[in-house]
Amino acid sequence: MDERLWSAAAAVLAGNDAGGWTRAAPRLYPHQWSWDSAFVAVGWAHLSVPRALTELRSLFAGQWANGMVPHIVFDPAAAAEAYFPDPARWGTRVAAAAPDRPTSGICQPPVHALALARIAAVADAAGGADVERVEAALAELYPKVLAWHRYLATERDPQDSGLVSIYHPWESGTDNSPRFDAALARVAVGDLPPYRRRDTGHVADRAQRPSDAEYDRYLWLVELLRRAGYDDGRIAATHPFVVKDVLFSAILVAANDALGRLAARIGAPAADRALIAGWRDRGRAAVDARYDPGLRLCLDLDVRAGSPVAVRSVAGFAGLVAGGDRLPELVAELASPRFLGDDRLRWPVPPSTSPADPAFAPRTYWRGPSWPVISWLLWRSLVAAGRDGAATALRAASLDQVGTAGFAEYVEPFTGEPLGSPNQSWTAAVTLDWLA
Ligand code: 9YW
Repeated sequence: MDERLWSAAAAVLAGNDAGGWTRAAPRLYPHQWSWDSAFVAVGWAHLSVPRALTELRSLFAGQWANGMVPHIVFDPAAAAEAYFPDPARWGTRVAAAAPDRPTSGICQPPVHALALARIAAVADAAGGADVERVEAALAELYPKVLAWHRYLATERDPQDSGLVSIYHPWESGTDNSPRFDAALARVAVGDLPPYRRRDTGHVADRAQRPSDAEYDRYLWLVELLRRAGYDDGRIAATHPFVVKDVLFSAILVAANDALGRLAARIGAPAADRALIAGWRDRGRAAVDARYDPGLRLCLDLDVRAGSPVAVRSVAGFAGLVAGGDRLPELVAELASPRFLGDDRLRWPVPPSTSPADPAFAPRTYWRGPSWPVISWLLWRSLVAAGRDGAATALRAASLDQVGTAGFAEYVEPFTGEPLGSPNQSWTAAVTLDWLA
């Protein structure tokens, strides 16, 4: 165990701890982000199981009445100019389902059940009072997570396809991935109220962030969602950006698998357990069906265009995350020169977009840099699939990367230069889980 790396990672979480919830990053992201907080809870589990459970409790305190877990739960004490779009811009008061506290009006991938299962495993291994704390937390959180998954399986999948619809690239968690270029390009920006970006003030080079043209479209989509009252029925019918996101859908499959095991543990009704298993199996088959034998990856479906999104990105490994029948092909593709086998890589960790994709840009956010949190997701999926050799190698390379680049938000895949925010919470959290 690398004690130095462990203490440094623990110090990042402690430094970003706002008391019951964790800032995603010290300055760039001074609020609680949904999927960040799930990864962060996994990290906290190794330092304090109660603190890990509190992280999830505080996030779910912002859950909407329709089950949606918003992608940001705002810190009311933070200065209004700390982050944009701010609560006023989201204007979630127009939504019947929104809670009193300020949140955004969209969601992010449902990593939360995976986090709960990981916290429970850590507590079980330690034994003692933490096990009782987990039992108590499950009694409280299980119904909330179930409502969250139900929202995704119904409101976000009116077609019963097993695939989740997203209405904004931000919902994917991989904001400016080239996966969304074509769908976003078709969005015609209307009478967008003026705004000032805040994110670009925190990085040395604006080119590392999404472009202004992309940002206008992001804000216009927010405007349309607000004008639709954040009503899923209206949005599904009218919104110009609707994508069946394979990675989001695959994470839901893995999360349903975890939730099913938690449901069994707490003796949840058989009907719940059958429902969760049904969502899992339907989702897994649907993700498998998105496999493209030409690219050897799973592809998103652009619903408005009615066509698959032929981009080589990490999202293509959705079938690995969901644990379906395409595992052998996807594990082979991951090792190929288009991903980990590209010998220009500083470390064999997955670049967010393949260097073989025409849109690859090694310094630009989700268009090329590697994101340790994504490496963790694929590592965990390899472990779950029993691919121990590949999993061990990915963990070792990832630890090498964080040991050198630090807890950066994202990393230039060829040079290893840390980019984006330093001391990013989820990077520190997954490091703790790798080291534990
Ligand atoms: C933003 C907080 C978030 C992550 C997203 C990532 C980025 C920018 O940072 O989003 O302003 O929300 O793309 O996945 O949750 O770390």
